[in-house]
Amino acid sequence: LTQETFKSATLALNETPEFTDLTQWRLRVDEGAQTWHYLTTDEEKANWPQTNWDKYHLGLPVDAVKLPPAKSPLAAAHNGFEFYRLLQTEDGHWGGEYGGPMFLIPGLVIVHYITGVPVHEPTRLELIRYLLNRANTDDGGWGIHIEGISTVFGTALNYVALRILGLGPDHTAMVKARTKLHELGGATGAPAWGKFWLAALGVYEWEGMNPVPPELWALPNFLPLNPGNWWVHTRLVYLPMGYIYALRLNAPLTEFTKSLRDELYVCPYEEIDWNRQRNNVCTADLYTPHTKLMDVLNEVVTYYEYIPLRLNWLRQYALKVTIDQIRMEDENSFFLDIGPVNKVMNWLVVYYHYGKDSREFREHVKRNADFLWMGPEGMMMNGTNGSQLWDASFLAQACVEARLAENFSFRKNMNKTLEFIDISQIRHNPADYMASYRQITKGAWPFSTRDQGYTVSDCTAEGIKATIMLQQTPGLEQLIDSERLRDAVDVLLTMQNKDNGFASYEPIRGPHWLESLNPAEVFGNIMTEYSYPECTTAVLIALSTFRKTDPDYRKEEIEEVSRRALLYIKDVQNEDGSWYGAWAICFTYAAMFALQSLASIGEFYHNSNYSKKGCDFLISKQETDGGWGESYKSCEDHVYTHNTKSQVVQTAWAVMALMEAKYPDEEPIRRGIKLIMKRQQSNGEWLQESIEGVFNKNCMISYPNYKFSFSIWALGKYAKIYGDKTLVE
Ligand code: LAN
Repeated sequence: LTQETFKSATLALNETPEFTDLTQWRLRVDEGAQTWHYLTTDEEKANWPQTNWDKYHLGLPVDAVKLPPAKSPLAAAHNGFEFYRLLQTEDGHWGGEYGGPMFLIPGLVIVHYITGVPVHEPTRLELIRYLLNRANTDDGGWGIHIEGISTVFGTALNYVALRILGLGPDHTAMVKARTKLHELGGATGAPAWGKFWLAALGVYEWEGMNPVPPELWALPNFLPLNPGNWWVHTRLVYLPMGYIYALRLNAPLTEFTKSLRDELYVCPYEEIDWNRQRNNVCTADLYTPHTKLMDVLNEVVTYYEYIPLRLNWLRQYALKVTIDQIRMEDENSFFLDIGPVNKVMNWLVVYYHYGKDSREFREHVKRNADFLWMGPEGMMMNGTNGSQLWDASFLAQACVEARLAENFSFRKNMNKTLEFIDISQIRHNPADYMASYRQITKGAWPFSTRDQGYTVSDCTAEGIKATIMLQQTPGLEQLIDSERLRDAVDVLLTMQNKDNGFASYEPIRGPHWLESLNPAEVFGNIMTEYSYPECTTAVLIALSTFRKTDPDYRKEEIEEVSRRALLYIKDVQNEDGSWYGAWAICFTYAAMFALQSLASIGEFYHNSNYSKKGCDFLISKQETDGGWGESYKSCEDHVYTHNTKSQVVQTAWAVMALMEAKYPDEEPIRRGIKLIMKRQQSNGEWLQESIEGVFNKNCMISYPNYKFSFSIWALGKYAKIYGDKTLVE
């Protein structure tokens, strides 16, 4: 019945609907939480006028003025912030889309369909707009991320999403996408996460999916196969997935899903040999093929799944543990959960387990809005509930370095930024944090908001750095006392790995051989934590910044942790002098961090072979126009790959790296800085270029605020080292 009442799936529009009026959208912010609202009456609109940040994010003209042309780096930084401050929200942060991945909207829309919760009408229209705009122009399919080639994962799931949202099978975009999907072999070739969503919707059979046994959660903690030892994102996705899989829950068959069964495959649904599809993954999708070990385990567990002898009491117990873990995850994050994938899966579990009238269900529905972001191309789903703290702390440091923070005319903006950093610090450990396998959080900073509440090593580090730099700026408020900075340092000191580096959310728990059981096919390095040069550097610099303000606190430990962190940085330098960056593209990003690490102990170009090799690598990649431009292909292939055009953001990273390393020749640095200045618009802004970020090697993600924070930072650093001279006539 629920499915029958789901209106949009029965609309079957074969023409593109009329979209919403962009001037009616407003962004509401509340201690970092971002939600978009559509106003309909004139009265509402009059009471809540569109702000500059609304307009900017919607692609509407903002009330920015033409600024006097900047001739020197500090003048350019000033102009940049003169524009960028128009976008600072009233709670002190900078919003921004955090899109890129193309596998998020389908999960959300499928759960809307299964649970029968209609998608808010303006959102429905704008989701359609976004997906249509993001289809690849050549073949009408979708990739795993916005710049990627069409895959079954992207194409099958987004096709389904658009159909649920109301597009008919004869809409030209649907015909084109379906043709592409069939060319790729149809939806049977979807990777595991795609198979999961299709099966949950009832348009794919559970026998066609490799098992996701919830029993793993019942294993003793010391066994690597207990998900508590995995990377936190991975375990929290397999948690709800295990529940749905174990109970083989799928939506009842309707006319609509019957039709999807006809549309998605290249042969009649009834004729598909499901068991043979378990390991069928289209080559366009495949990034990490199964190992032999994974295949063998899948066979064994599949056999177990379908024998009558299966231990029912164990399954029941495992499901109880699963529900308990889901409850803790939901409650500890105010139903935001760690990320968008487990967020909507938990919502689905809550639907089946507690029902639609439960508080849990309602809370989940409410917090969906935090992941949706409205832009000129329509409504997207963000990779987290935003990048609030992360962006604010970079911007703060950039403004201090570029001497904007001390500028009286920006004082209000800077105090607001500090206030935001202040309220974003997590002040308590999660309830039951031991039972829910959580890292301590008291004193940590998260990536997005305090409510989401996950410690991230480098976010905590950037939080410390930004706080200290702002609070040392004359005239700014003092909001965060030394006790709270000590708490943050305490968190960091629990996080160093045996290989001396720092990972993302937790120290490495399970052994790296777990990677040979990576079931996801489309991502690399997802099973355990790993150390990263980026996270390690951020922690190292945060600790050294902290020591200058509070020299005696845990002095010996900090010294030892720092000494070891540097060993890690040196250890992971490649033969050619580069470092692989895991969280943004790619070697350029990592070089900025690694060279900063070396500089922090006085290792520079002239006295350190590590530093020299790192610089020489960067210099060898400079483009003829003076900039740097690296393609996301670097992340996939582990080989430096040039972009088609140099990029402002990567140019900023590269020149910052060279300046940190005291590269002896100013010329290449000056050319980079000039490129950043030349790309600046007359109102002070920089325009969006290629996608900046990455995760799990194969999925790209947008960091639109980087073009402001890192440009301003690089300009400021240049002026500090070489003087604020006239570079552009
Ligand atoms: C992020 C975003 C921020 C990023 C940095 C802080 C930049 C990094 O230095 C540490 C790792 C972290 C926190 C990170 C981890 C993985 C995330 C959460 C993401 C890249 C954003 C989206 C991604 C998440 C896993 C997406 C959902 C997909 C799954 C595979 C579950």
